[in-house]
Amino acid sequence: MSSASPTTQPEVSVPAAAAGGGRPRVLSGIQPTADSFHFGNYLGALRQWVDLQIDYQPFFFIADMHAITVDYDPLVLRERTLRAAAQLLAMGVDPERASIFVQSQVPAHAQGAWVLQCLTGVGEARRMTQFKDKSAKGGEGSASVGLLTYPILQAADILLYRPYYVPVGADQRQHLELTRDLAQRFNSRYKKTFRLPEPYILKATGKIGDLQEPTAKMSKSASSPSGIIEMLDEPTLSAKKIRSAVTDSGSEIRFDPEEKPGVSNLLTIYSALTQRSVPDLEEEYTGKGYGDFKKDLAEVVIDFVTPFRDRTLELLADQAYLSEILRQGRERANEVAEATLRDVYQRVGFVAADLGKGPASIG
Ligand code: AQP
Repeated sequence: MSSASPTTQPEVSVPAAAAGGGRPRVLSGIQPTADSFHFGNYLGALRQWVDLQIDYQPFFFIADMHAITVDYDPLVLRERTLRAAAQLLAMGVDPERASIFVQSQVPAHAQGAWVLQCLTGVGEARRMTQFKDKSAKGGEGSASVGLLTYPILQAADILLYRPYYVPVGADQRQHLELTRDLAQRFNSRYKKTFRLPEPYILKATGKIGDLQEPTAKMSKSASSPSGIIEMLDEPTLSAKKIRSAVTDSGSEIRFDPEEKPGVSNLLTIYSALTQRSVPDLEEEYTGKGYGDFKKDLAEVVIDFVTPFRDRTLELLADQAYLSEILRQGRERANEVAEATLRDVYQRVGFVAADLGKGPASIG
């Protein structure tokens, strides 16, 4: 990895990628459940996707199968899937280095998930906090079984690629633990098949707070419109949201998540977008008020989102190009995922459909 600045410091120590040979793999996904990615997605996870593609071999997918675990509109889902692809390219994911694909186009994910579901306890699945939170609204009885088993599908999404790292936000930590547990369980029950992947979560930006309720995470389903910065919003609207973000009592611009969660969240965003350290920003704003601070951050946000938005809209106008990128990504993903699935099927005792195409090593 290139040298880590304070805002790009991961929780795990990341060795330099192996010299020679193939680049070690990384994998992550994002759900196409909104018209736009938001700042939490970007600073928490997606920016690291772009950084990691330099030294690692990335597989990045648009998690459309996860998106149907809650209420949705099929026409909107299709549109959002393409918007997600355009946004990934616009933020700098390089299709020459990274495979970008749509989850439902790689059948091994669902097939691998079934095997892992058979290794997961119902109680284990029900303990996932995201399931508890998302099913709490309508009651567990009316939540879909898909919402319950989605972390197991996510485990298959990951394990099939045998990645070293999974760049995600802190809210995914529990799902990554389940993934590692399932990998370990499969490996010890059958034979070593899966690599145990490490979550790649940044200390500084692993949880970006809601602008109006900074102790809660910025979230597309839970945040109010004024609490969330959408990457594709009109830049002037994003600037307005920053200017009206909740700040704390007192007037000092100081990083203190306990006492000053609002200001600390804004300092985190400011630092991440400018690569300036938080102490440096604190010093610059000594003696100045919240108004000056938020006005400057609003400008930083405008400068950041304007070219991103323009590029995304340009890419969306070229659907043939987007389809071609997704086709190439799908081919590369299918190749890797099918090879792992063949190993999995052989180890659990399924008879290979094409006996000539069995795994290279049968132990
Ligand atoms: N506030 C956040 N701070 C840091 N990282 C975040 N992520 C999401 N919100 C924050 C990370 O973004 C990646 C993609 O997320 P996703 O859309 O696939 O799923 P999510 O985590 O469910 O995102 P939301 O906005 O929070 O959606 P809802 O409201 O539906 O739950 C993931 O790596 C995630 O950690």
